[in-house]
Amino acid sequence: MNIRKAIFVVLFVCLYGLCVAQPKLIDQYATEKTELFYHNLCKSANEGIMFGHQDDLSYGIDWWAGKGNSDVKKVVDDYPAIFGWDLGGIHGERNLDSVSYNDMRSWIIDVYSMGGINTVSWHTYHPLNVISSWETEGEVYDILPGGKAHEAYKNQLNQVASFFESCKSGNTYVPIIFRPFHEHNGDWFWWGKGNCTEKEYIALWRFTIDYLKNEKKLHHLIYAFSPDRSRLDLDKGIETYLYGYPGDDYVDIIGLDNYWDLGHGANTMSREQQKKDFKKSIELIDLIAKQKNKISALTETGNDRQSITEWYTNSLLEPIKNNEFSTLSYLLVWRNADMDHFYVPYVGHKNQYDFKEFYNDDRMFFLEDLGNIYIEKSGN
Ligand code: BMA
Repeated sequence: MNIRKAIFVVLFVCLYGLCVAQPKLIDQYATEKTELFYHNLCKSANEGIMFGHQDDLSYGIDWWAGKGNSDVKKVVDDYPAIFGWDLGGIHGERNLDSVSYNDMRSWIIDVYSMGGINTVSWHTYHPLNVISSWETEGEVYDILPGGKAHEAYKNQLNQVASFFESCKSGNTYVPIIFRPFHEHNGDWFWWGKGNCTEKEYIALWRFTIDYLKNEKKLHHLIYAFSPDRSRLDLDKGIETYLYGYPGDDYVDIIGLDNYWDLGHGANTMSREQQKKDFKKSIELIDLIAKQKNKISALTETGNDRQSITEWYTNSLLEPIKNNEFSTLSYLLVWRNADMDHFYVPYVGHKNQYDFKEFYNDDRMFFLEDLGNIYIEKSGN
């Protein structure tokens, strides 16, 4: 081969590598299953958007626990593709919404066996007051290395780590998307803007991830970062999103919690304007994810009590439906606590058929569409 041809071949290979480079997990020791899962997650983002529901198997309208129960299943005869859980109150036997950790663990393993995906958020209680994540008296600097409650925070992390460690199916650790310290650009949690500095928040995030990965040697976790849309200035774009961003080596999923543009009671914009803003917010996380060679997700959304008619097809799906080649991998609606607080329409609710139409849309993936995300698929 002559020298010019050799240079051409090398350049071609490098460029090709750059163009099709697969996103890489931040954990270089991630288990094989976790790598495979992430690979398939990235691939499926090009094909459609997975639907998720918080606490789907734990309770719903007029029922509590029970094997196989699900409000989503009742309406569309299929399960969500993504199942959300929360570790708030990890020191106790039940979480902040009364879900027992023993049940949660077995549901997480069931979800894995069904080929579904688990994502875990953490409404962390500050270790000095152990009241709730909304108790903003707790200081972040107290729990950082050198702080007076650092050991107490490590104890809490040990409990989180033991829970994750116990999420095993046979010998396989169940891959889990972990989403700690969410909505940090809002001021309602003790780790939020105004309650700690940006530097402290970043230090907290980094310490937490390093501790789970390097000290506790957990290698089946994928990390999602999720600011809240209501505190983003969409005209400033990337810059506002990156407030508190701990760095590309500390985040796998570029997430966003957006209730704001989907009919939030305090948003005074017209519904049409909100739909435009919603689209823009999704384009923003898509752009950031592309720049960083990661995937994006609408980590929380919803319309409480489903008060808006045709919310699923009109408010949620329509603005994001034609977003082809998007990195948006999933969206997750919040929990069905009771008749006064729910996000998935129950049987008999006015939006039940709208939810079914949403389910039938080609862009939306529920459990049956997934096949099994933990099994090798052909192609890139
Ligand atoms: C909030 C509400 C609360 C709940 C918390 C954690 O949005 O649903 O009732 O305790 O999330 O799930």
